[in-house]
Amino acid sequence: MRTQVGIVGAGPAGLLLSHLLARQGIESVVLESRSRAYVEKRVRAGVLEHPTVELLRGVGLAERMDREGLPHGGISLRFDGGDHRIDFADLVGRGIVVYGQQEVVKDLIAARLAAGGDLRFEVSEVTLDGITSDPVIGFVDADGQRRELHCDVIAGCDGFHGISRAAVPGEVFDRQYPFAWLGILAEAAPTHEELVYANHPNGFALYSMRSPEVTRLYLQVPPDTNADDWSDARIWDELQLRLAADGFSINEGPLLEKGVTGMRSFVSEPMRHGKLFLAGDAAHIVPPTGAKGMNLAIADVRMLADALIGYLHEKDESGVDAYSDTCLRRVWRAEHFSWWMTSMLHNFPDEDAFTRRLQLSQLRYTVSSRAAATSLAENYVGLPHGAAL
Ligand code: FAS
Ligand code: PHB
Repeated sequence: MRTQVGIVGAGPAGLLLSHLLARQGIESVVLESRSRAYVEKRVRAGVLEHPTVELLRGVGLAERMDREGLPHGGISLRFDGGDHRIDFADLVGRGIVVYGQQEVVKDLIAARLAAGGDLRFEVSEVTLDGITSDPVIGFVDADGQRRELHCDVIAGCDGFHGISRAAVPGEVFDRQYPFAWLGILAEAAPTHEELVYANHPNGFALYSMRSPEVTRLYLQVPPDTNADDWSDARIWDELQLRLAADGFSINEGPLLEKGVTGMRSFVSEPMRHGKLFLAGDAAHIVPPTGAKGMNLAIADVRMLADALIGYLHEKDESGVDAYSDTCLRRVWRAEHFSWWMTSMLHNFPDEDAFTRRLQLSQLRYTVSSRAAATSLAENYVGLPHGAAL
């Protein structure tokens, strides 16, 4: 087999890259270890930042998002028994759209298949060779047939647990947090139209949603938590307690999904080795407090698509040579913002009184200073793709 770009992974990064390349007449093959049904039902991110929304609209992927997505003009921070709204529209003149990652993935798969894209699910034994000379991806396809995909370049979009990152020699930065998130998806109508981030003495809680019928909620729990140890009643009681505010209550309902997500800040540098380019979670992970994970993956592949188009069409190497350094500036901005939001909103088990007072001072300043609130707002809604960071 031969193609121009071999893409490992059919998450948001791999699928969007394939779509962006196809729009410029560049062929790709996407290899995915899981089934189509699995990747389309995997519940993960929920917030599309403004540059992501604008990009999806610009490349013909926003029809269902614009119909079913929920535009939001702000969020609330809840602490000290009070509720403090951060008004994105007033502070930075733009907002976000709440639209589940699995919906973005469904839209991407549908678009690629409608365009005749080559997506191969349930592949196994993927290997990468010749990445500094003549790249070849070895794999066993869903029918058990061993195959070799010869490529001009390879995009490693296979997430944190993929194989691509190991093929890029470099430096790793890894910080793990002393807590995790227990997340639920509930068949319960949202009672509030915007997201609420709560810093409560018992721990962090997040109120989000997916549709007028489905609520998405998270609780800070110890890092080794087993979701089965939390009964539905215990989850609801703790959510009602941590998110409590005047005139605010949460509708309860049957759980559609329950799971624990670890929290870490991780970056692998560089994001390129020879003709192998990493994008998305294959290269970096952020704690989900800043809602950056999927958005950062999308920003990476926008940059990578532009670089590969120049390289494969005109043999212009300036884009591919600048790819890693340019992406990493945005990655570290998102790493800092996500670490800052996480540090400000969670209870740290070994937190002393001094640190707790610093945390409360940071929260109070963020909601009382227009300058501080604007800084949160511009990072949360997303700094423009291509901004000098
Ligand atoms: P992905 O991990 O989405 O996709 C990689 C794909 O590669 C997967 O489909 C995988 O099956 C495939 N793959 C792996 N190894 C392979 C191999 N050897 N061969 C072929 N295919 C292979 N972000 C937020 O912003 N908010 C959240 O609330 C949030 N919650 C999350 C919860 C969980 C449990 C996880 C794991 C992540 C969460 N994230 C969240 C982050 C998430 O949204 C990622 O940032 C996003 O999926 C990144 O997209 P990709 O880089 O495409 O990686
Ligand atoms: C979600 O809706 O899943 C969500 C929203 C905001 C976050 C993380 C997750 O910071």
